[in-house]
Amino acid sequence: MLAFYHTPMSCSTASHIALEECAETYSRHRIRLYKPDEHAAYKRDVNPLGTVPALQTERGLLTENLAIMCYLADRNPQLQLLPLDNFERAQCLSFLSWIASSAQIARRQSRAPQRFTDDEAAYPGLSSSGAIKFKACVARIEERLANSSWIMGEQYTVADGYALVVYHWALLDNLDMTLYPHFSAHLQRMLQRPAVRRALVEEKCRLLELE
Ligand SMILES: N[C@@H](CCC(=O)N[C@@H](CS)C(=O)NCC(=O)O)C(=O)O
Repeated sequence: MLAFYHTPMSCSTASHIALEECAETYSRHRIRLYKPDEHAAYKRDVNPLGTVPALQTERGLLTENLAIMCYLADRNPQLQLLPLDNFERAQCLSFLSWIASSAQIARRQSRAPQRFTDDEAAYPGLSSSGAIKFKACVARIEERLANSSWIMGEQYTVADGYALVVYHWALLDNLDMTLYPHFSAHLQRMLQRPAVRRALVEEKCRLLELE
């Protein structure tokens, strides 16, 4: 059976949504990253990288949202959580990779500049340039959703769960989400999906209050 390691309302929510969409049987393990002892035990016993999400499979441990979501989509091909068409699949992977390597890193730079430099004097500048970059990522998702229901057009994919994580981060950063009506409408569509609701209810996520 699959074992899922996650932290509520972190980036691992994207993989949590994918797991619920697949209706896989799995055990869920909540890791409180902010508790040093718990984090150390997780690193020692499960994932030496210390990051969430992680998925223990029959064949070993998988880390990284992108890999976990693609693995789950491929295990359940009938759900078409990734496009079948070669080019569209590559486009979807491109979006997933961009969230992991650009949006998430920009936000980290804005929230935790100390992870990018030892020079305390540089923290404010790094933080504000991270915030500007993150806001540009939110705007890019808004633009992408202007003419379609889902990130990949009319097909719901694992990319939509990852976009929801970005929406949540934007709210936590107090961005005015009325400026992003298409992204906000996407959230409402997400909240209509039973699998998304199950994941968010389990994580006690405040996005549910926005319905
Ligand atoms: N690129 C990784 C990022 C994983 C990651 O950094 N997760 C954060 C939570 S959102 C984490 O585990 N932070 C704790 C740490 O870096 O030690 C992915 O997409 O899964």
